[in-house]
Amino acid sequence: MSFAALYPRTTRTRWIEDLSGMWDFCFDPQREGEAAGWPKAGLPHPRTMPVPASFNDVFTDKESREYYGDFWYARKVFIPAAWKDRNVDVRFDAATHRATVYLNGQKLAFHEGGFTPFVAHLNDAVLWDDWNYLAVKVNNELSEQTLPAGGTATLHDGTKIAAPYFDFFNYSGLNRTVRLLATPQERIEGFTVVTEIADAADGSAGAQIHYKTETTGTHAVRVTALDEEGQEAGHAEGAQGTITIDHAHLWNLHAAYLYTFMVEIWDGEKLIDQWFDEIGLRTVEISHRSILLNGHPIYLKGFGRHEDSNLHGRGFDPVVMQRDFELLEWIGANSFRTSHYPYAEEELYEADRRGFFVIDEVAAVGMLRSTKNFADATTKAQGATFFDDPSVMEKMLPVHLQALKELIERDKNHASVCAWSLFNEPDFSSPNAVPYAEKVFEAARELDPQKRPRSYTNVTRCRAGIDKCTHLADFMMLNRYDGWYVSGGPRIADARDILVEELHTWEELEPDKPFIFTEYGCDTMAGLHKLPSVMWSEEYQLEYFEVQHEIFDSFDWIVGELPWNLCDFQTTEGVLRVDGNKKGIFTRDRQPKAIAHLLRKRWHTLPDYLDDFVPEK
Ligand code: GCB
Repeated sequence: MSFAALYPRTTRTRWIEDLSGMWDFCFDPQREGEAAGWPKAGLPHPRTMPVPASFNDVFTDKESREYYGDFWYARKVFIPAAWKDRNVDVRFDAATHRATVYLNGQKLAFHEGGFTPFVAHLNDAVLWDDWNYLAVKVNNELSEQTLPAGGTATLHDGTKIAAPYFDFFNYSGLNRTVRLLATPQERIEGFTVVTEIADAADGSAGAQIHYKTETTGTHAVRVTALDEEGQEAGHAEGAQGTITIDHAHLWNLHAAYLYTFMVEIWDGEKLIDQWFDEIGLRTVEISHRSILLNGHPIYLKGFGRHEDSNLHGRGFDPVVMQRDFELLEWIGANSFRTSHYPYAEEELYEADRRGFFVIDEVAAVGMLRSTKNFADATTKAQGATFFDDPSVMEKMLPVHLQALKELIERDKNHASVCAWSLFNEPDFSSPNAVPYAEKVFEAARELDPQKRPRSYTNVTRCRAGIDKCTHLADFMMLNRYDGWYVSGGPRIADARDILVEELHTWEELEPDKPFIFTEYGCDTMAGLHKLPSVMWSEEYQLEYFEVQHEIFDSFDWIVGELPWNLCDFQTTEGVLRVDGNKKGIFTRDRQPKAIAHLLRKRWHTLPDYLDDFVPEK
């Protein structure tokens, strides 16, 4: 367990200072910052840069936007003497892709992975009641030992640029909130809940919440569950225990109910530490061909998304987040996948509040030996594949396991997180992929106290019969572009046959698993109209989706459809991309294409629960 995984909360014993705002910023192409003493002496000729944000789209010149290598953020922070007998930490919700943290010139922490939080413990380097110089060296380079995976291209003049193996722009920087935290010496560092539901005699749901806390001391722990009115619903004493709630409000799709779990350490009458979280009570499991939420079979309607917006890049923006949730509700969605990396924690709290099912994805994307995986992904595997290289098992696996551990530790209590996606489109065509995948699947089972269903998205080049790892998945997720990358335009009728034939093969190969489509879609330029349709027109997008949906509706073991993508988004430049990927149902500025209205009609008709269950709101 790590303290970093606990979402920061101000309570009677904890204080937070949000460090969002303008920081000093500079590039370090020669990697000279440390040797030149920047962490203490200050950045040379810094410009100012907003945090949180990706630095890339703030600039007007290409060189800066594409910058690849080391870069620095720094600012002064005042740390009061009143905090002297406390733990003082700085928490980065994310630094993409790796960061080294210094205070007053002293190196305090290093973190690898651009989408999970980490802390640097500051006490040893603090100047109390004074201004302290906080400097962070960030690096955004990609390799086959990083997640996401990629490579580096070198231009004739020696400039290095990113060569991602994935289809989204390599937005970098302090993409999420940074906070200064003051917490007690003896403190809560971990909290886990697992819910069991049993029907009470009167037909209402009773819940048993098995919890476990981790603290740094030995004083008594008390956990209290408060309902939405703030009334106590149950409590227990001890570092671990069970809280029973007799008439529990369960968490359901579009009918969320959250209990506040107040965790406290007491020394007699004296409160030592206090932290809380808002948690929904629900169960999720796979049974034969169904995904069951609180025992009811559900149908997923939603999207693969990206954290991506104009100017902010991948920087967290609560306005964009709220607009996306409004769009999701308007269109009748009940779910999304955090393609292709863990999203900001605020997104999960909002999904908890609004009752959305989230398939939470680790940043294991680009596990195809290719520089354009999204395009090459459609052609059959040839030659040595990603997992045939022994260095992948040796060097990538530990990175993958660490990223997964941080993801599950951070997100394990969210009611909205109902499944884990352990890879996006890995090349599982070789038997050499199996031992690697086994390790990742086993780790997820072990790390997750709630034992949520696990899966990965299967890529077109590993169609039914080619993929060697399907036996590991608790349910199947398919990414298919038949009618776009395969048999597009006038050949769309063939695309239908190709997909239907494949689904019949799956039916035989995996007769006991539910399937969902986690990607399907076609690039569409908003405002391009053609009669008859041509690829890229809004009419073609309508026809494409009609074909897909007709197919989905003819297989009752397909229990979810998550088109690609909620919105248009930015990618690396290339001949297949027009200022980014245009498969959005909405534009990048969050306005509907014609297809959004068709989906809205369909999804408001399709039920969330396949057994006609209607949850109490
Ligand atoms: C995929 C990838 C996704 C791409 C998408 C596309 O298979 O998972 O990252 O953006 O295809 O549009 O090509």
